Amino acid sequence: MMQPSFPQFLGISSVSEDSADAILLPLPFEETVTYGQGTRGGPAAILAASLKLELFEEETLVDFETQPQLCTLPPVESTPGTPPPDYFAAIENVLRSRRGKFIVGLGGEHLVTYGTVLGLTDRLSELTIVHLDAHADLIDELEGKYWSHGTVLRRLWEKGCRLLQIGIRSLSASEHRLVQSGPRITTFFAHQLARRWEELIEQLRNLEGPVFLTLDVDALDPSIIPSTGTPQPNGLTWPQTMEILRALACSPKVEWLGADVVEFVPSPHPPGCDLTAARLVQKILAFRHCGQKQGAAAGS
Ligand SMILES: [Mn+2]
Repeated sequence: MMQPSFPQFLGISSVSEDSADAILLPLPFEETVTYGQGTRGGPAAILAASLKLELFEEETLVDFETQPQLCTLPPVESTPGTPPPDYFAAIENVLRSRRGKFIVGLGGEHLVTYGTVLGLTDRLSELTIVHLDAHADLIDELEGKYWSHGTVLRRLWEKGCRLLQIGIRSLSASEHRLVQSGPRITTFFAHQLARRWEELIEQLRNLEGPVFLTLDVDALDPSIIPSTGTPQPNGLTWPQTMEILRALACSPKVEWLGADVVEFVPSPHPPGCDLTAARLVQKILAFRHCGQKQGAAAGS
């Protein structure tokens, strides 16, 4: 097969989409950032850094040399000034025909999640979005904008999705009121995580039905990933993040449709960050594969 001109995740020669266990979709979209810029370059940096990762993943014993088989699609491109709904339509156009495959979107600003979720499923009232983020992203309008990285989870919640938010530590009073009293929202604030950790893991294990994971890299502590548009202190540790991924992947009643990693801003300072972001994507794929094998073994 002729290899495409953009890098494939982990440098593995792409298999055909039909035989792929998971599909990666680069989403270099950045139109509504309010602080640090550069998320447009996130997907390319993650793909480039992934070429430096080991194919063997020591925590799950997954060896990407054999399985899961991956296919990295061409980026969904946009020109500056592209209206968000046009970009969502472009993402949906790519994903609708690929439903049933495990999809990992590589952002891009957080707004891309809207197009990815709508592309993946029509069952929005059954869907749980596991939302790892420093910010609640539940503002009705941010700086007068209906479509914004700060409103994206609000827009998805309005569509009927259930939200399980983890690591939140920056939100407005009105968002806080919504979190406290709104239906279909459960929020584990960063300052509560130590005290409520067992409860969180229990909730992840008890999830049912279709689930999408959206991982804003600013959910992690800025000591782990400083290169993001709007960093906030007191984020998730790496082991906490891995435990969340494992709990989700091994949750017996979950139909895990896909994930995305968003808001990564490539920066040469420090250079390790691109690798860290690529590692997050690899971990999602590894845990998901490992969880599927366990599920198959339990069911046999
Ligand atoms: Mn966000």
